[in-house]
Amino acid sequence: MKRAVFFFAVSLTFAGTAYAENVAAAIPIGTALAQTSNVALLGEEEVTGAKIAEKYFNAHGGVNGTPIKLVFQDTGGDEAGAINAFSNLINRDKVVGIVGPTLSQQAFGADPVANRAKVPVIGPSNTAKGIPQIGEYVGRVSAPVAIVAPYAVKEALAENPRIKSVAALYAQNDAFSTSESKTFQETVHNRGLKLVTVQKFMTTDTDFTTQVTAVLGAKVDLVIISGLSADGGNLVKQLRQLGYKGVIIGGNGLNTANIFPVCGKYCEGILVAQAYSPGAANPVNAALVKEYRALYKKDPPQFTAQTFTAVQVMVEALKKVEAATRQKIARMDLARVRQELNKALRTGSYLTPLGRISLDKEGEVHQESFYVARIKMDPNGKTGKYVYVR
Ligand code: 1QQ
Repeated sequence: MKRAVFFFAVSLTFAGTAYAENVAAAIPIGTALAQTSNVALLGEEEVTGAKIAEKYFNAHGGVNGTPIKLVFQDTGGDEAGAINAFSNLINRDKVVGIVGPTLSQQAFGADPVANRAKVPVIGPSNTAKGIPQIGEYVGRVSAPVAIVAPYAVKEALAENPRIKSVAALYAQNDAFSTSESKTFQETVHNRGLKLVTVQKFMTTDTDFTTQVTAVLGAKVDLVIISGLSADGGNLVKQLRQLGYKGVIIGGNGLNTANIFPVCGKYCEGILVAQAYSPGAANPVNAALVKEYRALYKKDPPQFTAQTFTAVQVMVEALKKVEAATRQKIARMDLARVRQELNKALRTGSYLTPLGRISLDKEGEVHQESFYVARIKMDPNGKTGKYVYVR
């Protein structure tokens, strides 16, 4: 009996010391992003942003001299994968906070898990309505669809004042797509345009004949698509192949060069609103652009910049925790670190690649500038880029 107690006490102390030593060596921040499945078309750019941020902030002293260590967990493309990734990060990897997941659809499943465990979450790309309201430990750096999406409509109308009739299409099995389409449809209405048809599809669909036939029959001047990358890209391609000649607005799910192999030359001209511009003039954005260009010979995309930003706010908030408590993170109890981190995330502002941003008490992001880009494909019809038009 005595011996058992003794061993128990020793192993507890040992575990405690090992944990503190681990954290003293590097503070673990979890990233739960889609590294596999079709959603990796979006998640891949996020992983890149996280890795660049880890390197950058560690080169700049980490958290008051202690480096951070990102612990990557692949969520795949669905809610179950995200829940699993979150649970591993929280219970096994003992992270102080989580950057992720990729989709709003996944966030509605996984964020409550973190919220119950009192682990702060920063969504890098969750743009659906209602994300910060999931719970007090949930925030985001990705501006919501209600703010971003209308910029694309505004630009389309500025360029084509004769647009009168519109078709809206959305993936009905995806929370972001449904939420974004609602904003688009309201914007169309508010602008005095006629919404002639609303068509639904699934993110798993590959054949869009039914929807395209309805759009062509409706004779619209503008098509607005809210879906993810593979479905959205295929929908664009089939619209063009079957003869649609009008303007196309793509939502946030089409905001990646990973759709170029899907729609090829038919990606040409798609307008997409942006919560990031590589041209944003501040030192941290300049550093991101420089590093990204060195790696990929082009400018960083929005999802890369947003995920870099999510890691940045975690790092800056961890510094604030040490300042406020006058203790090193490694000396503090993990539950306390998570709680203090959540508070710190919601105070002050951050100068980031997205410009100056802040998170309010509810965890909602406030950002100053938004943009619109148009896809310009190269003559080979395979490669291309997003050209900023506004
Ligand atoms: C969301 C989105 C996705 C398109 C981002 C990857 O905005 O799910 O909220």
